[in-house]
Amino acid sequence: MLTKNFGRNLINAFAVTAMLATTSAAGTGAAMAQDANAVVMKNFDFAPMSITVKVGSSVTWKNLDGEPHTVTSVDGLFRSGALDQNDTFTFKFEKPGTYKYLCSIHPRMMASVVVQ
Ligand SMILES: [Cu+2]
Repeated sequence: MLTKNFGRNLINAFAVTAMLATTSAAGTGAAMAQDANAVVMKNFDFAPMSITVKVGSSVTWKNLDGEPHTVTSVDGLFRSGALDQNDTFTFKFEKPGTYKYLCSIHPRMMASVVVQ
């Protein structure tokens, strides 16, 4: 009897652990999605053109175009250099504000990061 209950408790504990693991995996997924604040360069545009992130978050840009693009802060805070297709650039924003940037090769490509 004791063994049986123990076994059942063990199963319950396992179920709870599995549930917690699932929950925490989902939480991690959400956190990762938040960490992976992603902007793509596609068809000579940044998408999204404005992204809002929390202070301390990183934004990662990825160039999907066959042409090189850059991520160049208007105020000089960050500068990626030329990114070829599928290259990425990540920058961490430590202070709140609105950060405008462009592609220095195609200055028509303008976008911004809002940090709050
Ligand atoms: Cu460009």
